[in-house]
Amino acid sequence: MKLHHFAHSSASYRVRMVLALKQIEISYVTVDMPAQEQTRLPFAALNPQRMVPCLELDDGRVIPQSLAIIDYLEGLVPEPSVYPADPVLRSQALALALFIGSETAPLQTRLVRRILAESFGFDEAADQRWITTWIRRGLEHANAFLAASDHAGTFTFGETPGIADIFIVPQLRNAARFGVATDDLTELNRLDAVAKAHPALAKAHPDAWL
Ligand SMILES: N[C@@H](CCC(=O)N[C@@H](CS)C(=O)NCC(=O)O)C(=O)O
Repeated sequence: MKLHHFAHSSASYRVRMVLALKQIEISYVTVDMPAQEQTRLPFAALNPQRMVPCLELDDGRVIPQSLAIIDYLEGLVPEPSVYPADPVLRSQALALALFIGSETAPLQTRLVRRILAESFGFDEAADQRWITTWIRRGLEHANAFLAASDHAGTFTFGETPGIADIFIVPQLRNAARFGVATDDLTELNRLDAVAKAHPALAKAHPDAWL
């Protein structure tokens, strides 16, 4: 198996975390996003959506979309599971992942920001306001949801990193990168501290892939 990814891509970071947690050894192929490699052949033929991450199986079939790739990896190597055993907690953890994966991260892609700059006249200041607005909003919602739910454990829904953590951690890194204040988001700050100390999560961190 090969993971087509990019170090700074938060969706790639999610998949790298799951590979590290499940100790799955595969090959990694860097897609140079600043050079727009994702928009050109051969990558564009592999994933018509022109986005990383994309998992290429040994038989040539491909799985795009981080959540779909994680779901495949969960089936392949069920332990440690990224899902809580309790059905309600499992769905809540997934909902939290979607707060980030569906409502927050998509607004920050290079593609969206490029279109805002080229077609809507966004300059650097507007770009910064745009990105910080959406990061802050997504993290605030995640923090409030966690504060109100009866989750427990070192990580959001247990003693080991799970699907919610896997989506939140890269978004916290983006917050730091783009100067978004998160001091008041106590649930998330607690998670950030334990995530930084976790060896498998550290192995997947963008800095380890530059
Ligand atoms: N929903 C997708 C999002 C993937 C995504 O947004 N990938 C970004 C990098 S983090 C990308 O490839 N963007 C292409 C571009 O901006 O041109 C997933 O979870 O895999």
